Amino acid sequence: MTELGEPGQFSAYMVEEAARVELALERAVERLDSSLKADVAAAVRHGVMGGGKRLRPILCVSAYGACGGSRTEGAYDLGASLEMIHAYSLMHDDLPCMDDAELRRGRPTTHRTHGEAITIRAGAVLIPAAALQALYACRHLGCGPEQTRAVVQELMSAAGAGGMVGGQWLDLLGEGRSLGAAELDGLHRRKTGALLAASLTMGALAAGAEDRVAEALQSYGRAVGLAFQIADDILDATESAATLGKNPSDADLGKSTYVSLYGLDEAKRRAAEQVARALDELGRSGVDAPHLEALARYVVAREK
Ligand code: GRG
Repeated sequence: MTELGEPGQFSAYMVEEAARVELALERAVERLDSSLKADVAAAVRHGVMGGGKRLRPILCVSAYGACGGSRTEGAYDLGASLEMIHAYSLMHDDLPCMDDAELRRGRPTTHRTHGEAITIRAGAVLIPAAALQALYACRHLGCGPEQTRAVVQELMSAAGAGGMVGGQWLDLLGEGRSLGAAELDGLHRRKTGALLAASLTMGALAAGAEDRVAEALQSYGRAVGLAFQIADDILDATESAATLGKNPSDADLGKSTYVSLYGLDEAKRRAAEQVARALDELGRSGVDAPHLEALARYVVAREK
């Protein structure tokens, strides 16, 4: 594993970690393949193996490592369960009945290449598969029954009505309306923040961290989640579809964003404020985690 300290070392860390996540996802998709018809399996592959920053698994493994876990294959398998939920959410988010997107991660969206009906099935298959993936990873990491229950519950709660699905619902209801600060925060805490925060909590729980540490890392995750979303809105408003590899933009969809609410400068200030909050929480956790420190800075410095 690359240590931090020199310029470029964090980028090397991200590249190495993403490569190990990629291997874990390949293992997960291979396990699924045999139970799926070829057309659905191909759509799953398109959605899951289609690149992306792999931020959620990297956060999960980094938290696991920071809490004393060793970065074995099982740790990346656990991270892969989060990415499977994330992948399904993007496949469904891009559908004509939601954002009707044509481009994602620089490629045509899954329904554009595999059709709408197959994409709905492929996305749906990934939800229980992700829960089973987390169970499988916990077994390989030697987690006890109570730890395993807590990890899987964390993943499914973050993905559910009180988390990502609920946030997406609010997002769809908000199209074409100007949302206030409380509505926008509430929407994004669920839609994006819940899964990002769960990435940290799952890593901490699987490593057997004390409650106090797991709670501080979850608060770090919440602040990182909000910083990530504000940065996402800033990128959406300032970068082209070609650079971001996705369209349509939030403005095309009539969505309220942190930039439409506060303007660019104030949005940047708020993103930086959340990073500072995340670093405070990290300090409070008491774990020595240079990677998590660098990841908090990365979510707002990233270019896509
Ligand atoms: C039926 C209401 C209903 C919901 C189904 C579709 C869905 C569930 C949820 C969508 C949630 C969603 C689209 C969240 C977006 C989160 C987000 C900011 C994605 C971009 O994440 P990155 O930048 O993407 O990490 P990469 O490509 O790097 O993986």
